[in-house]
Amino acid sequence: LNSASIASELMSVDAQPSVQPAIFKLHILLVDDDRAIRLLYKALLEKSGHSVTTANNGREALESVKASPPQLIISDWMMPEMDGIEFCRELRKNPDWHRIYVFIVTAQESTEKLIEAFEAGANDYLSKPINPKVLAARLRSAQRIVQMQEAQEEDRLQLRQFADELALSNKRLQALAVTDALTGLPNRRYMMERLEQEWALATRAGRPVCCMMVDIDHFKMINDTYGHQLGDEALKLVASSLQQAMRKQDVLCRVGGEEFMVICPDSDNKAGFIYAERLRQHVAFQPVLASGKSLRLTVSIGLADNAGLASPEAMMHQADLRLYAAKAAGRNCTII
Ligand code: GH3
Ligand code: MG
Ligand code: MG
Ligand code: MG
Repeated sequence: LNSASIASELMSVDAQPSVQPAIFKLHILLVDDDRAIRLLYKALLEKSGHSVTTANNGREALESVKASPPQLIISDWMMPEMDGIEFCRELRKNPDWHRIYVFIVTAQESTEKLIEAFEAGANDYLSKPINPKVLAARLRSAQRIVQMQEAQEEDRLQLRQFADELALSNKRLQALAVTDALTGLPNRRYMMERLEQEWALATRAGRPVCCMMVDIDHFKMINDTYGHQLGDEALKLVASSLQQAMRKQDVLCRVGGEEFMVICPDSDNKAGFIYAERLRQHVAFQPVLASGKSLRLTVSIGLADNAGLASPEAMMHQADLRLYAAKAAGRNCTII
């Protein structure tokens, strides 16, 4: 290609109305060390509606890909600094660029040369000088592949996003399943599981474990006097009051209407009693402020440890019996 023939090619490019406008515009990187060729093919490709970036050689092309990866590359073979084959090899080293469609432009069509180009990672080749019609036809074929790959990639991304959302909502559901909606405390289901676990740990290690049943006194009266809504509010406040007084190692759960359980690993009745009394007094001495009303609420506590018992259920049952005993003894007290 001399400059005269390039000029006439350019003019004919301008004269021809683009027969088949590109439906799917490509971002193309055009790599050639010959400025005239770059100009010519840039004009041709832009006329078909593609956007074109150019580079002088393989090294410049790599920089250009780094800055803004194209969908398709048309690269000359013979170039100073880094030739088309080396450029191709470098490009394919980055997995992010595996899907870029690469044409190698070559004057040498020996079988070995073509095989070398494909092995370096080229998708197709164009013979020099490039025939504009052949280029257009090959581009359409490349477009179909690029378009398909991009649609696939989008599907994959959507699927991935969907899976992530599913995992997240699954996690939320699992958390919800063991959380009490009103107080945000772990619920009865969680308590049963946790009690089994702590029992097993304690048994294996030959350590004590105790549990407390905590029940608000005369709570029905709060509902009857102020209504259920204020009752709910008061219940939440008692829950957070209990939580404030909790030790780190212990677990507070809401197990029923106005009933809570505290699991205390590594504590027997003696240690548990001191702690239960602290909890009871914390609630009794701190008035609950619900809807502007200052309420004095108290709790009764039944306490049992694992000494001499066969199962966590037996321990819970014993704590329950002692809670009733605490109610019978006048409430606002702890029974072991
Ligand atoms: P005591 O335990 O001292 O024997 O008397 P109590 O009045 O607390 O006991 P009882 O078991 O007779 O009644 C518990 C009441 O707690 C019944 C119900 O009105 C109330 N309650 C239970 N769960 C909730 C709740 O989620 N919200 C509200 N507002 N009230 C609740
Ligand atoms: Mg060259
Ligand atoms: Mg009660
Ligand atoms: Mg009750």
